[in-house]
Amino acid sequence: MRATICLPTYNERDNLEPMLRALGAVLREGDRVLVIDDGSPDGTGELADRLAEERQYVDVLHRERKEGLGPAYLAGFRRVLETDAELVLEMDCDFSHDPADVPRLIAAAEAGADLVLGSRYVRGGSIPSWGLGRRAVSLGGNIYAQIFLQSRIRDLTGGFKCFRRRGLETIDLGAIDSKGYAFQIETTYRVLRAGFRVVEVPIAFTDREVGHSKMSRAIVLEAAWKVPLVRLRALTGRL
Ligand SMILES: Nc1nc2c(ncn2[C@@H]2O[C@H](COP(=O)(O)OP(=O)(O)OP(=O)(O)O)[C@@H](O)[C@H]2O)c(=O)[nH]1
Ligand SMILES: [Mg+2]
Repeated sequence: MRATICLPTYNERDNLEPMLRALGAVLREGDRVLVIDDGSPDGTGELADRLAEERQYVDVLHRERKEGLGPAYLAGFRRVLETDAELVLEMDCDFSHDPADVPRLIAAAEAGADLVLGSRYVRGGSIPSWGLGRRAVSLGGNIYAQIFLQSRIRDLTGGFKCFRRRGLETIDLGAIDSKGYAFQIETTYRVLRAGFRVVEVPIAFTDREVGHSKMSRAIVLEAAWKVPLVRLRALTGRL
């Protein structure tokens, strides 16, 4: 199955080239990477164009403004669904997600899962570098979402995922307006509700060493109010 990795970037100048090189080492014939850059002021977009010329498996989607991860991914998904790719992956460009784990996610999709989640909260998963505070926020957020959505998925907020095309084609991408963690929760929940098979594979999540996090209070707050709203929409048949 051909796979395309969607790689959103905002000011990832120093991470992009090592990331594309590392992905090039694990991708198979026909697999591709789509860099989705939101007009990064640090020149990541121009660098991506240059690297795409050097590396045949790389494409670039330029968007004018930073609107958050959700809209960037949606634009990427739409672009990939126009190609013959069967698998559509999501992954951060800051090495929090290990490129060496990509083949395991792909293998789980090829073995029958419609959505594979790289999961920090199943047996074998870990976040070695996080302190107590960050752990509590993440774990608390996941338990909150699990309870509201009545879901047994352990890692609903992670952003290392592999969709089979049919999952993305079935859910209503146009109805998704979440931007941050809520986007990850909502896409997974929609795929689950549509009756598809979701599988978690353990990953070790490491903190970025280069560049700056775009995590914000607003992103956490969005997830807090969006989760009940998503559940309400599901209960009233509007999801
Ligand atoms: N295109 C695009 N990419 C973004 C945007 N916000 C974040 N990204 C990228 O999305 C990935 C994840 O962003 P991070 O800044 O690492 O945020 P995070 O992973 O939620 O937070 P940390 O755990 O603190 O790293 C990185 O590759 C970012 O460059 C955005 O608005 N547009
Ligand atoms: Mg990150």
